[in-house]
Amino acid sequence: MSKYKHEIVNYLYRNDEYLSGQHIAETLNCSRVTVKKVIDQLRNEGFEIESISNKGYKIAKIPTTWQEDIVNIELKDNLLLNRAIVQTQVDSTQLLAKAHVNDTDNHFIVLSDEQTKGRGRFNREWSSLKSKGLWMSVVLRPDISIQKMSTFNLFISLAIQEVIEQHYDIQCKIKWPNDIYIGNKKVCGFLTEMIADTDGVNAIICGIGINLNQTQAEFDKVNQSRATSLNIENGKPIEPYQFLSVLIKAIEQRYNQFLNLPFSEIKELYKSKSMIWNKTLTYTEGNKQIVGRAIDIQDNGFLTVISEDGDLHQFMSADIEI
Ligand code: BTX
Repeated sequence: MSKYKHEIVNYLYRNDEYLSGQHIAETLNCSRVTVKKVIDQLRNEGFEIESISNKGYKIAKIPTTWQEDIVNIELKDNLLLNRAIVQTQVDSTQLLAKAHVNDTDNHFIVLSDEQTKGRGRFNREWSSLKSKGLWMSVVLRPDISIQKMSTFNLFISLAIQEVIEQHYDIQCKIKWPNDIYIGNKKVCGFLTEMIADTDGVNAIICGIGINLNQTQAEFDKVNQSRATSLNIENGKPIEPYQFLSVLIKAIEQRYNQFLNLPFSEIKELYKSKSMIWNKTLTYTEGNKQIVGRAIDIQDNGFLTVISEDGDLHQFMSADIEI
């Protein structure tokens, strides 16, 4: 691979106008032959690059697979998450993130086009078709107590919910504690794991799966009637880099709030974006299972549910059957 590939991709991606081979070669101090070779290589990798004689080259379309160079450009201005591990296929981004957690003290993300063993809570399967969704793990390094973690998911779910609603104009709701639904179909699930000791939290590893471009027929039989994608909902293909860019900004903003504000400050907003009110549902946590109605969220993130016999129950992260 040419050592100039990284620079040429960067230069073309940052410019909306046509750039001549001569100009690129002079700017990057390489030959025109090198520029041409890299352009050919990029085309082989799925980039659509227009070329017009006397004008030059311009990227018309980037591949739907993650390109490390472009991911890095999108993350460059983010103060929180500006490092990425990018793979074409992994078993699970969560596993890869955990394997790299001790490599650095910094925050980073892991992205993959495809997961062969994507997992949800309780080791349930998370369907992660190639280039159809955002399969990502976010590694964060807060200096906080373990107790404070009980509200982390609430802040992160708001970040995801508002990106879908505000940037894609799709009404969606949070299903406490870790899903986003459009109507009665799941579009996103996330799970939060942490590495902690008696001194507090060393790392948060938050795995986020968001269905971007599946058609309904592409979901497994079991998820056919219960899952949806943003593309299905708004009828337009979702550009993954743009989605990543706005999501990372929203996560940065809500993560800073999580560190600095009590949950009570955003509680009413969270409740208004939540879908579980006024419904009798089955709540399961460990060995405990009750049928009841959620009536409130405590300042520590616990959900208060009133069971059919009138008793009050507190849940930290129950599984809820919709
Ligand atoms: P969850 O346990 O709440 O949801 C898992 C359930 O969701 C499955 O049992 C299935 O019914 C349904 N499901 C599976 N795949 C999909 C899908 N693509 N869309 C909608 N519904 C689905 C939620 O767990 C947490 C999922 C986190 C996934 C991310 S992806 C990046 C990271 N890596 C990894 O292995 N997991 C996380």
